[in-house]
Amino acid sequence: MSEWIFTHGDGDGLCAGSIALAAKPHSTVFFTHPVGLLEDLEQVKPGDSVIICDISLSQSHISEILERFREISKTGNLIYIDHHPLPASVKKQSIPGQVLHKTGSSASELAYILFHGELNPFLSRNALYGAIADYLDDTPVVHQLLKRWDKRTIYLETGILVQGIEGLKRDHEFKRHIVQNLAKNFPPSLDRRLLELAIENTHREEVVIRELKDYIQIYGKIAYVLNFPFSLGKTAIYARALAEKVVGVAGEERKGFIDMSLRTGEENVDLNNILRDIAPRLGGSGGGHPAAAGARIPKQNFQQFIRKLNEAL
Ligand SMILES: [Mn+2]
Repeated sequence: MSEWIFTHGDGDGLCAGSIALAAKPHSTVFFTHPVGLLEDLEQVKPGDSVIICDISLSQSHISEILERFREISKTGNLIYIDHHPLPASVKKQSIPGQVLHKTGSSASELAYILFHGELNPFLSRNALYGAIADYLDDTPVVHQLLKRWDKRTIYLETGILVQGIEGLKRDHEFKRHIVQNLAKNFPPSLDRRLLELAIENTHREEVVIRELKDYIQIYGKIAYVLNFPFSLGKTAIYARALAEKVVGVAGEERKGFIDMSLRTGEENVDLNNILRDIAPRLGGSGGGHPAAAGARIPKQNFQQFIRKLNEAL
């Protein structure tokens, strides 16, 4: 019987994974993402225990994923911890296994709520790092946990983690090492390599902030940037902010598609809802959180996508 932790490779995913690993120290940590989850779960054998953190349930594979969850929880144990909006057709109660799902809280906070009874109380800071990493630090639980720490140190450590893993994408070995250190209650700043990467990436970001202006294109309420060689999420944030628009979009061309990140600063805009509606109609897919989302659209439909997005705003 094996124990597995399937988690996301971003800051929240690493922290949620570290909390799960601290509670289940014999687990194998495996990084996945919504589209890869179904295939990655093939490694799970009957009787294995599985914890899944911070992986949104993808609309396109939803029935197979739920079927796989059912199989796993029949012979073993399945815990699903997530905070992405569920596909419209899925009710929380209909997901097999033990489910902790809540939008508005990070996966790290939810993992901490589930496991904190078995953990060193110091690991509450891992929940804070993850929450801040996902911009979900304005919750009652986070406010409560922050009182046990000096928030200035917590935000510095989160910055080191988030900036350090920027651009690491598929360096799963290093990310696994980070998760293990976090689970052992080592803060991010203790890891020299992570610290140096964080400084390097932050300097790079400073250069981008100064240069991005010349690459921004405007359509209505949208500021967009294509094929700018930097983090899509950050590029979307700065494009929106520098152009003072409602939504920032940063995209890169890959295999005939534009993969993009979208960000808004407006609380009454729900990018997840808008993208789930318009992306499939243009032959693509999209979704995420209300203020931070992603989409993949066939290249030839990109301009039409920008028009439809602007209409929806
Ligand atoms: Mn998350």
